[in-house]
Amino acid sequence: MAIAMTEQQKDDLNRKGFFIVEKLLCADEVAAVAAAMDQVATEVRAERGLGPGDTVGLRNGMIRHEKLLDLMDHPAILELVVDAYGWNIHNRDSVTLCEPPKPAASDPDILSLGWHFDYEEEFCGSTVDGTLPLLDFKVGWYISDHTESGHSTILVVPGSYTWSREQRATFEEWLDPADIVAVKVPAGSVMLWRPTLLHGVTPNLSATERKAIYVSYTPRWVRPSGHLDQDAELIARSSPVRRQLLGAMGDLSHPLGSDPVNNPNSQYWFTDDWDTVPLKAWAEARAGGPPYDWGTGLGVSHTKGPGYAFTQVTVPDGTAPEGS
Ligand SMILES: O=C(O)CCC(=O)C(=O)O
Repeated sequence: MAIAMTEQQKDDLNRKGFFIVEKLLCADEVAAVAAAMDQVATEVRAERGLGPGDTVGLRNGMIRHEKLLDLMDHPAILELVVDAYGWNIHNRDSVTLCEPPKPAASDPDILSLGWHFDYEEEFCGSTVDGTLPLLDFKVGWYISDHTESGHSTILVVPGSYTWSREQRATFEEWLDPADIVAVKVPAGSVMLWRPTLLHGVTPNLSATERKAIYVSYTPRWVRPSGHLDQDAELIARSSPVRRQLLGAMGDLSHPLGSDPVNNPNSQYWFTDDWDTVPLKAWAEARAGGPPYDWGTGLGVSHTKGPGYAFTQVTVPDGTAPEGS
């Protein structure tokens, strides 16, 4: 069973590549997250010698404030992330974005980041049957009101995560602008999405600062990108599930296993003990019993999981067993 994902959300994720939960945060929660973002942006502007009108985009920014870190394992979202992507995951990165309004004369059609598919270049062309693999799953938290006229918003092209190499290379010649969706959502809304969707971001031509946070999840065997190791003190004071998401073992054991010197065995690849991956028990308790239905996003390989053993132990001799 899925924990929380509805059939409609599953269908949207697999057909369009995204779904939106509007107003997941109430007004008080939005205000608290916005205040935390203001605090972090003020610190970063001071550290970088920036003015109040300069944009802040900070990788791994969520660890700077508990209210931002709380978004990473917000139960209502983590349930959906596990339904989409499984429990054998940790945080790859987060980006805290505070973008003040641009000068009124700015060109509304210039997308500063440009249209892109995340990590198309970084993974040097690794594909699955020509499409980009789901090596990352993203949650966008929209903290300012993205329905405001002229507000910066992300634009996505539904279904584009299934495009072939040729389609990805040529879309500028044939993409119908009517197929582009602007994610204009009220404050406190969330988008769960495949970052291999074609996307871009409009400039902020509204009267208010744009505030958004992206939190990315990736399989535990993929290295993070916004940090290498998180702060040991932060990990020590975190819950077991949060420790896992921060890249540590839930019980603080060694990531190379019980004998790191004589028998080093990355626990991110093959774990000796699934209790060190506490999101597994967390998810199972919430799903209310097997059969479990994690990894419902197409392209997620189902983990063979605890107890899996290879059953083919003889050299095939080319004769099929009776009845096969
Ligand atoms: O600012 C945004 O909404 C999207 C940023 C972006 O392009 C990305 O996360 O890859």
